[in-house]
Amino acid sequence: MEFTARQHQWVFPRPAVVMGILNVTPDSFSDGGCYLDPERAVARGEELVAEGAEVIDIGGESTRPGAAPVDEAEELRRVIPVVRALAAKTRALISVDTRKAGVARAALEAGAGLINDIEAHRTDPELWKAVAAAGAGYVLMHMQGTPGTMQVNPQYRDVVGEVAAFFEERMRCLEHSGVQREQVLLDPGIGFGKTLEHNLALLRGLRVLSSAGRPILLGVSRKSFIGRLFGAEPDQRTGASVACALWAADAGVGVFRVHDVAQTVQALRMREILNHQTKTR
Ligand code: HH2
Repeated sequence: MEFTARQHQWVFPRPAVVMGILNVTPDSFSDGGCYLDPERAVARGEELVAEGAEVIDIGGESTRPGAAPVDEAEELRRVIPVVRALAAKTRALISVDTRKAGVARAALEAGAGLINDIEAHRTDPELWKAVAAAGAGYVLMHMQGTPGTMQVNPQYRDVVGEVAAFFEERMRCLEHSGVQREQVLLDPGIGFGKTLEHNLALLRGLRVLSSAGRPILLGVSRKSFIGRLFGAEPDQRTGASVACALWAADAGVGVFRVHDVAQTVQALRMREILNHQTKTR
């Protein structure tokens, strides 16, 4: 199964891809306030690549439940200098976590190759056009509701079936807008309009989603459902986050969006060695 994002091409099955998280925000739930200074953000991006990240996901607007929306000018100011610098300095695929077509377009001009759209473009048809024109990659993520209200009372009859149906419907719309299947990664959106039980059901049902013919990207890293299970603060959730990554790799997930890059890469490579998927020398 092929995935293309501008000059980047992956053919699955292949060693798991790790996407390092770089939030240039004051309020992200785990790294908020750490990388608002562009120089520190670029240094952190280079560190993520040195730790084994093949993708860096740069976000200028927190999407944690109840986060304040950010206007376009401010999001551009936070994100674009970091995209431009990292695109020039590293060979990693640069991803931008945005819901705004204007930010996506500017990021693609500055050297980004992947647009990570947590809203699956429900509000702004221009975003898909920008992705299609650039031949960029696109993360199609499932969310029920909006970040402001999504955790109020999420409801599903069959969360795995409903997420799978959403992917099918959105893939058809994407193809109408000129985005090819090969450009798309699917993401069940752990924590986006889901209770603890919904998140666990999705993790248990990953095999169903990964049989839909597109690579799956999973973002579980340090999320609050792990805090609810173990009572741990975000920086104390690495063990469960890595366990979920290994579980998901067994279910066919190919791309992992994580804060703890070094630990996740090491765990995934160890699993691949044991499965004879990676040579030891
Ligand atoms: N999770 C977050 C943000 N963006 N994108 C995708 N595709 N999948 C995810 O699971 C996902 C995402 C939330 O995590 P984080 O960026 O660490 O926090 P915040 O939204 O507070 O910036």
